[in-house]
Amino acid sequence: VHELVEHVKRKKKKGIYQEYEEIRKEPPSGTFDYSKKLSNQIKNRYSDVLCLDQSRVRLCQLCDDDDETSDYINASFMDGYKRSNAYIATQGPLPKTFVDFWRMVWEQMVLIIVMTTRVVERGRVKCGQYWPLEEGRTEQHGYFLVRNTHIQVFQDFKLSHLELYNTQTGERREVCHYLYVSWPDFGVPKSASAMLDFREHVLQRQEAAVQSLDPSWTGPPGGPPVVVHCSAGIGRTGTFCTLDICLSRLEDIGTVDVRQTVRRMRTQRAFSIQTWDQYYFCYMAVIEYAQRHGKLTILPISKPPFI
Ligand code: PTR
Ligand code: PTR
Repeated sequence: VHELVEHVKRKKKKGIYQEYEEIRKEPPSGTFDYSKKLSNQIKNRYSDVLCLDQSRVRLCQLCDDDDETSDYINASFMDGYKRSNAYIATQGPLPKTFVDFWRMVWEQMVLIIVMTTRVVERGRVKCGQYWPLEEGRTEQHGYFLVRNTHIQVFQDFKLSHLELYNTQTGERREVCHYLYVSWPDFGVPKSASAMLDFREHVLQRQEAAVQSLDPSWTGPPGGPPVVVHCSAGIGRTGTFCTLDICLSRLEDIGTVDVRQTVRRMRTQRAFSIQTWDQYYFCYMAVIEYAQRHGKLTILPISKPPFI
């Protein structure tokens, strides 16, 4: 098995590189009109990372508000494996958009937030501190009170149990906040195993949370979308979601199609997966997963499009 993997790494690296370059050359499949509106520009963390109109998450229009741009947040719905809108991919919230972010979480009934960046990396701010960092602390964002009730620390990530209190309706909800801390500032993790463990944890948590969903939930059986964000919401976010989709498919039917997964994702969140090594990492992580679960034999590795 080891030999096989080495073979794949050596021989196919170039092919995977070319495959990624081709994907990158494809023009975005839609317009970015809402992201570009003058009054929305300040809500984008990066002026070159905009969200497609067709898949953007719209905030509910506030009733006392007739500003038509007030429904904008730099966030996109993305499909998962056999699940539409399994994720919301978004940028790291800006102080100006903290309230919008929490509104989105509330309105979409989000149970899990996955954060794959740290707040500051190499001295640069990558994301605002939009949730209370310490146990027992409560912060107010618009008409929401966000309380950090309990923190669990794991080797590669931190799980904060948050309570969201809507002061307008008097309702309370629990939201799990995962902070993945082991992604290196540049590039990709050396080994995928920490990432695989992390995904497993998130998956189980989402399943458990869906089990205990309010009976008023009328959405899809997979539950509300999982919010995934990094700094821009395209590089690491795209990598995490691609991996999740590929592994779900592998578990289900025993095949993987990284290329199509990323192409499709890009029609919903433009520019998903930012660097070729993030793309390559998806392949390597799938192999690591397959080895771990003894599933390598069912991968059609000799045939394109898988490697
Ligand atoms: N966009 C940066 C530049 O143009 O200098 C380069 C860059 C790209 C920096 C990705 C960081 C990046 O990833 P992350 O925020 O995930 O570390
Ligand atoms: N203009 C930014 C830059 O290149 O620095 C855009 C950018 C930033 C793109 C971060 C990707 C980034 O990485 P991630 O999506 O993983 O946060």
